Amino acid sequence: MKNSNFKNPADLRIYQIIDANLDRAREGLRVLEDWARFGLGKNDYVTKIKNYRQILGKNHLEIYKQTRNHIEDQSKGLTHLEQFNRTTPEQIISSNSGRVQEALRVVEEFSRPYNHALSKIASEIRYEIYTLEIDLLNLSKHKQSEEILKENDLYVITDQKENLLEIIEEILVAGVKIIQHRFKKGTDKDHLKEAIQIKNLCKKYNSLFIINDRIDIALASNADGIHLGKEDLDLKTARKLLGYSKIIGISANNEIEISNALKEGCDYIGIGPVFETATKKDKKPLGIAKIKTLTKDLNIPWFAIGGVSMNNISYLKSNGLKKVALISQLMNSEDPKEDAIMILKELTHED
Ligand code: TZP
Ligand code: MG
Repeated sequence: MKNSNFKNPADLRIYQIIDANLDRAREGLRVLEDWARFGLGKNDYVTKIKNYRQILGKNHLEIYKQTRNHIEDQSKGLTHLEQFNRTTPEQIISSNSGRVQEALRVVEEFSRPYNHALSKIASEIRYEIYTLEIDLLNLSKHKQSEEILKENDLYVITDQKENLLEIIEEILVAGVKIIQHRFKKGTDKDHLKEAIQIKNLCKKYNSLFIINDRIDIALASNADGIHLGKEDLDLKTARKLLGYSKIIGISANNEIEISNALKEGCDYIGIGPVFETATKKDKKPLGIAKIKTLTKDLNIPWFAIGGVSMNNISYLKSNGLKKVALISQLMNSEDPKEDAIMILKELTHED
């Protein structure tokens, strides 16, 4: 295409800007689409992003493409050091969402006098990408937590102890990847303070941090999730308050509770007591046979709880109860690190 084809020589430069930025936006969208597809397995998001790409593709007119390389681009191939610091999927999502947003803003501004329809489309899709970015980040965070729950068989719940932080650090050093903060007596201020301290420890060891009962404390401490029992807020309300990035676990002890929890999108289930336990004296044990029946079709992670100890883990395992949650065995241990190592070994060891 020649400069002379344009009423105004500036048009050529502007078409080149539109061309480069439509390319940028489409490339960035493809990165997000592939993460939604292969990273998250979220077909609804794949369809949505593909649709944006197709709309932009249709509006990427030949006249814009023909300006490509017409004017030498002095900045071609320039990279920025920041590009090499993108290592996690979250960083890739953020930087590519930003790239799409910026590119669409440029298209919107420069196409306005030439192609009003394109300018409007660019503006509309740009707004959609702000929400899409947050959704993809939340879904990625959720997926990461789901994987920790799936891959780890030991779930440790805290008790109120003078030296709780030391106990927790030892357990984390031993390799425990799921910790629930259970705080039944004390002020909200102390509850939150301790939650934040444990959250920081869990973060240091890449472990999942879950709050028992209290959605407000989970939000304020930026926990990875919440565990709810029968007396707590229901799952639907919890999901509304917490959003999609957080894990929600439920204590469910019969068919109806399990099926309701599944319907409402619960991420894991705690089921028990398996055995009698001093920690919940008032609760009648369900026993192994009942738990086996209740869980036979469960396809989300579930943890057997109540009276689980070093002495019965291999028995539980041989009966198909392969994931366990426990309090007193580690909270009252003389050597929490050594005991956690032994329990982890017992749980992971192939029979
Ligand atoms: N839910 C059912 S049993 C139980 C809870 C919270 C207590 C488990 O404690 P322990 O000390 O591991 O038996
Ligand atoms: Mg509770």
